[in-house]
Amino acid sequence: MRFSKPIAAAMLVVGLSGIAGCSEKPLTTDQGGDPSTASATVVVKNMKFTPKKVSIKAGQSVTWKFDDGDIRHDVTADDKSFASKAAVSGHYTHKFAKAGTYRYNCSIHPSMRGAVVVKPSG
Ligand SMILES: [Cu+2]
Repeated sequence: MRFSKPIAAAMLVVGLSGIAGCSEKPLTTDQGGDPSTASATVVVKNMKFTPKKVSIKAGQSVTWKFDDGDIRHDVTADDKSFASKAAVSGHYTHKFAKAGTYRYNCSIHPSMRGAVVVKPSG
């Protein structure tokens, strides 16, 4: 049993690094776009989108900021024309090229709803 202690210690180290190695990918996702140029920002917090409705012009973009503790949310267009990944932090930016009203929800919590009103540019 004299030699078992170092082996056990080595196994412990391997075991711990193994656990660290298989940790999930962080849910922080900066999903493209430049939030500093977004024309509107929607905060995803307290199980809702705030403000619920934003207005922009065609060609402008909206950034959603995920900030609801451990609760994962996403941004999914009702017509699936755009969708973010689920995230607990970070941001998602989407550019709207065409005028129209885009309703969206969180696919994880479908009662969370919002809308982007895109007016014609110029
Ligand atoms: Cu959600």
